[in-house]
Formats: sequence, C-alpha cells, structure tokens
Amino acid sequence: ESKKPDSARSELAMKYFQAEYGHFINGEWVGGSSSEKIAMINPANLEVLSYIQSGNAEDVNRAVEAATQAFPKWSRSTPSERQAALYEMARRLRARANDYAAMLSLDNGKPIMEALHIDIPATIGQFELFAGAAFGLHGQTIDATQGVAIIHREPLGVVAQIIPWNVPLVMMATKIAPALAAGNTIVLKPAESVCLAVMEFIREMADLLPPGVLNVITGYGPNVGEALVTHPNVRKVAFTGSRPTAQKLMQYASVNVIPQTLELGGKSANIICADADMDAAAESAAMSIVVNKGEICFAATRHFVHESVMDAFVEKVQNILRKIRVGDPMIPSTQMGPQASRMQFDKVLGYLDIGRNEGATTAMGGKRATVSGFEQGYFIEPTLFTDVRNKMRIAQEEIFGPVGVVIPWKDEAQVIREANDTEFGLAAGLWTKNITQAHRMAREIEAGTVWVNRYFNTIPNVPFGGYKQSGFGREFSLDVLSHYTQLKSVIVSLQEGPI
Ligand code: TXE
Repeated sequence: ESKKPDSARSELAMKYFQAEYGHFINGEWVGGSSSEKIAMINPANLEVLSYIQSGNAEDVNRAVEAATQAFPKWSRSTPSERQAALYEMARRLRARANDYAAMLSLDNGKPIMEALHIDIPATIGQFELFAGAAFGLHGQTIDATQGVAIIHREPLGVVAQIIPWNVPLVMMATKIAPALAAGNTIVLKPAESVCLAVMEFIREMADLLPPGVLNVITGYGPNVGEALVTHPNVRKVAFTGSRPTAQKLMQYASVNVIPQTLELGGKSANIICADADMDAAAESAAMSIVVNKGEICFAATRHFVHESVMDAFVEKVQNILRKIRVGDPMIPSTQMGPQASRMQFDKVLGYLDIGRNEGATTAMGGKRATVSGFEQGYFIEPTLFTDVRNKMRIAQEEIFGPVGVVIPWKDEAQVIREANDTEFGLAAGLWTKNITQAHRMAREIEAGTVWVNRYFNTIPNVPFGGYKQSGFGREFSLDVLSHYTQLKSVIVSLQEGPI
C-alpha cells in the first residue's frame, strides 16, 4: 500500500496526524528498511488516518544499537534531569489534553470525553508519580562485623516494551515512565492496529530526552517482537497483551535469560451481595460493559449476583444500558464507540453467537449496533447475558468487548469458589455494606486488585497486576521500580588479610 496523500485524508486526520510515521531511532524519524506500510484505520468510519512502518529485525537492531549507545550517559544522568523530562511530559499532556483525547478517539474509537476524563489523567498520573520517584532511587548500607555492604540500585540497560491498542497512552506511560526514571533506555513497540496518539506523543516529547534514550519501532508483533526480545543487548521485556503472545515472549526471553513483566487480561468477578447498594452496583456493572467498549483488561465481566436481588439488579442494569448513547466517538455526548479493529469486532460477534448457542439468555443487546452515518463502523450493542453458568465459554474466556454475564449465587463459600474458578486473576469487585464480610471475601479472592463498593478506580501509586494467568510483576506504584533496577552489593571488608 502506498502512502495516502493529504488531499485524500479527512480534515480531522490531517489536523491531528502526519500522513505517515517513520520509526523513531536515535532521536530521528527514519524510514523503515522494508517499504511495507501499515494503514491506521478509524474504526468508526474505516477511514485511513495515516500509515506506519512495518518494522523488521534490521530496524530493531538499529534501535537497540542506539539505545545501547545512549545508556551509559543516561544511566548517570542526575535525578533532576530525569525528573524534569517526566514532569514536562505530564505538563505538555495536560496542556494539550483535548488534542490527545481527540487522537485517542479517532484512532481507537473510544468516546472523546472518556479519553479526556479517564485516559489522559491516568497517563499524567504515571508521569508525575515517576518524576517524583527519580529522586527516590536509593540504595542501602548494611553493617556487619566482617564488613560493610553498600547496596547500589542500578538500572538494567536497554529494555523492550511492547504495548497494546486498548488504552495506548496509559500503557505507554506505565512502561516508559518508570523505565526512564530509573535510568534505563528503551525500545518501545506500540500496537500495529492503534498507535497514532503514541506516535504524536513521541513527536511532541522528542526534545526532552537525549537521542537514543527512547526509540520506537512500529510493526507486526512477530516481525518486530522476536528480534527485539532475543537481541543480546536487551535486558528486560515488559508486555501487556494476550496470553498466546506472552507465551511466545517467554520463549524469546529464555534465549538470553532476561526478566519479564506480563499483564495479560482477565475475566474479573464482581460479587454483589444481598445488602449491596443496588443502584451503585448496577451502575458500576453497566459501566464495566460500556467503558472503552469493554476493551479493558480489568473490566468486571462476570457479575455474581445474590439470588435474592437478581431480578432487581438485572432490571436496573437493563435500564441503564438501554439509555447508553452508542455512536460517533468524537461527539462529546457519546458514551460508547466502536470496537478498535475488525479483528476485535469479529471476535466479539463470535462470542455473542457462542453465548446464544451455549443457552444463555440475551437480556440486552446481543448484536451489531447501527449508527446512522457510520454504517461501516465496528459498533456493537452493550450486551448482558443472563442464565449463565460459570463453566460456559462466555464466562471463562476473555471477550474484550461490551459484554457482561450474570450468574446467581446463594452462599459465600460457593461464590468464592466460582469467582476463583478461572484461569485469570487480574481484578474483582465486591458490593456489600458488611465490612467483616467484605474484608473476609477480599482475602479469599485470587486477584491482584479487589475493589470494594466501587470499581475502576485505579490509583497511580497503588500496585496493579495479575494473579495466575493474568501475568506477573506489577505496574502503577513505586514497586515497579524494582522491575527496572537491579541491586549490586559492594562488600568492603573491615578485617585485614585473606578470608
Ligand atoms: O493481542 P497481542 P491482540 C487480549 C484481548 C484481545 C486479545 C487479542 O482478549 O482480544 O488479547 O488481542 C504484540 N512478539 N488483550 O491480538 O497479539 C502486538 O503487536 C512480540 C488483552 O491485539 O498480544 C501488540 O503490540 N510482540 C490486553 C501487542 O503484542 C507481539 C490488551 C499486543 O498484541 C507478538 C490487548 C510477538 N510474537 C489484548 N505478537 C490487556 N491485557 O489489556 C503480537 N505482539
């Protein structure tokens, strides 16, 4: 495919995006070593917004080389240099929040107001958190009679970071902010289906970092990923995405025995007790279906509702979903946009069929949504399945779309067993006014985050990550710095002579 001339692009595409993006290597935008380009598609109307390079091993090698060269100096930069760069990224993002929200909306299909009020603040939060952390990377000393040990905390070197398409700026920030704060250099690979807001961010922030500290290679996962993660100079890989890709990355990482942090999605349980604030619980459950069209790893997707309040709960969720405005994500009043890509659209429609075939009742939605003027777009109706059993595929597999399932429960031990009967363990929700029960159940749930009487409120300095097959390692919070540093113990003897 050849690059689309500006005359063939919409005004919005031209306003926000370049006609084409190169790779970003050693502080410069460069063409790919292959002439193949990937079209970036607006999922609301299938317009081509821009093109990115389809990278390969040769591009990866150039980027890793640049990052390797930049590391010695960056690793010895002062905390104030690193802090200044990270704060300035936060400041510029805040100053152009509306523009970045529009870019996310055009590129990914999320409603512009949601991008403005969820994605942008979450992205800024990561930059601010790790800007502060640049001054907190202390070592330690340990005194003993035989010697004194100085424990230095040192950066790892070149790190590979591979991010998905659902919340691109947040994913970029959770990866690059801690890595930069700790003095590492980076080769970042954004997703091939959605990455234009990331590319614009890199363009705007390029002057804040020395050349080679942050490099970006675009392209298809397998073409870029294997060369990147198996490169002998790469010291760590951080990834958010699907489990099959994570399994490949574990193999690649075994080549040079490098550490990984993996965040792999979920099938989060949301347990509603009989005494819950039913309006709040229903509103929250509906939002888990709607926010980012369900393309959120920690969305509550299995709603375990106490049988005594089942009918009231389902009716309330239906009433909320019925009023959701599905449509053009660039219109401020829109509450739900299209799935991010054809692949996701097909996947979700496939699960709607699976659910019906498994015998679930479609209490709401269940099909493609028609949006006038956007007939080609990847819109799906907010969908609620009832009469679901936890063993069904729609209750076990990550759909990653606007689909919730409702499962009744009777006693606490049973609901905990079923909530934990999943290969995933990213997050969970609990709704009750009984604090003893809340604390007890929160401890029993196998998940990295348990929200009580609220859902969705991630906090920049609170760890986030998975149990079981939802991955390992944490993001958000200062704990992340342990994934981007290593300890060196220098032991100085206090005794003369040999041991
Ligand atoms: O994921 P992939 P996909 C889940 C969600 C979704 C499904 C498939 O259920 O429907 O995964 O999405 C790069 N070496 N999540 O296919 O392939 C790829 O280019 C190195 C949950 O998009 O894992 C992209 O940059 N990299 C999730 C990134 O991996 C490779 C977010 C993610 O793509 C690669 C996204 C390879 N061999 C999807 N193959 C979450 N946890 O939030 C692909 N990639």
